[in-house]
Amino acid sequence: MHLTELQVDGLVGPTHNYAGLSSGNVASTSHGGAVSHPRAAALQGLEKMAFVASLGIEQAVMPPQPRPDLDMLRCLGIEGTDEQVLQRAHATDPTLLAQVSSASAMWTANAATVTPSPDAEDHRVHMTPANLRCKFHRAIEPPQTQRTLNAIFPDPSRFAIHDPLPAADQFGDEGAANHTRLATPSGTVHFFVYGRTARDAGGPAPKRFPARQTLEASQAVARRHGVTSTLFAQQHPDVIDAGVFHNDVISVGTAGTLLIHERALVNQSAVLDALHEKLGDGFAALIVSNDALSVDEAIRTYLFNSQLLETPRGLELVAPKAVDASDAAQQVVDAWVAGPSPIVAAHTIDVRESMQNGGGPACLRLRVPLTQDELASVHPGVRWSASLHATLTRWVERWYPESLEPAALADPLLAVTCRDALASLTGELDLGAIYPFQR
Ligand code: SUG
Repeated sequence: MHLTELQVDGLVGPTHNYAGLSSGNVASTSHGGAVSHPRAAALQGLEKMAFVASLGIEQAVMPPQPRPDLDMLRCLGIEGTDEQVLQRAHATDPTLLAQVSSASAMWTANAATVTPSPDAEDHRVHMTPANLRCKFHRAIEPPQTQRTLNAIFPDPSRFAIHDPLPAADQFGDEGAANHTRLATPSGTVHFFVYGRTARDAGGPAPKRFPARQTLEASQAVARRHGVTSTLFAQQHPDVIDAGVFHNDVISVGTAGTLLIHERALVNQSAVLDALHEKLGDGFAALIVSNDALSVDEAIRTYLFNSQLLETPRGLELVAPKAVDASDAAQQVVDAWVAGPSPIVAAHTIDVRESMQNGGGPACLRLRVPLTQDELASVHPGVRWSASLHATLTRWVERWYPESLEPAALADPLLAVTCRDALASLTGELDLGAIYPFQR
């Protein structure tokens, strides 16, 4: 059955800032404390959506989450009026204030794991919002993610939006960033990559940085979605320790093509053989050697965090602009486009504000493969059009601060502005009352 892949991009929120919250994510820690530019960040995201749509791809937008999350501060015992809560949090625990202010829900590759209907036993589209339990600023995302997904995919006869997995160490889940659906005329495989096995304390595991995804989480997601064809593979602990905190920093795949660094996985050649076995000759792994592009340069350029899109012309790569500044990465891309691979074109795009927190083009989107009927049932207000682009550009220009210093997160006016901005956005997108403050 032919599926159309909808790209659901996270709209960068007005509190986008650099707080250095994600140890193991080199860009996040190295930019901690820097001044951010929320307006530019959101506009860069909108330009990416417009560009991807111009390639003939179905595009949609996912609204930001309410931040700063004052309810969470109150839940943690910081009380008073909104203004007092912000001031007290800032005075006693500025990191906590940054955590409840993060715009991290923009990286929708971590919003959920998606199974398209033909691959699920009950022939519905299944989605499990990721629990993101590894980092507190991200662990507060799933309840709103679930509400938002329900509003975007409102028909329960077609879409099963599950609860997140239990937020326990055993079930650390980071969503689609560690999952790739590969499909050829011979078969389909849901390829899940995990960082560690929670129950096997003696197995390979990183020493420096956390392995965010567990095998147990990936297996539970596959099981509850009724996925019929799976392959589970372990990310190499050395690359996690080098800063590959999600598999989508070192590999990307679409249809029968997998772009992957040679050091991405434990027992990589056996894993690739198993994929070949299941997918037949329509499958090709384009393996990038460490000589051609070191792991460090892959992380610096985020080459593998490109979007690999099936356009009417063939596969097209939408890579981050940082690739233009690296001879090695450029040579890899040139070889893909010039060689016998199905990749027919490569483009670079400027998402610098997001990149400085470790989020490239592929982090900013959730892929949702749909039948035509399912696509027609998606909430129309979030589907891309030139007029939605104009509306959202105006909306960002009206509400977003031009720049944001870490201390500005305590500004009560910012909190009020963010809330008013989101209330106005739900009107523009015709989404109804999706936020707790609207209920
Ligand atoms: O979870 N960065 C995000 C980046 C997520 C990228 N997503 C994928 N690779 N799919 C993270 O580490 C940084 C926030 C800060 O430091 O202010 C942050 O959360």
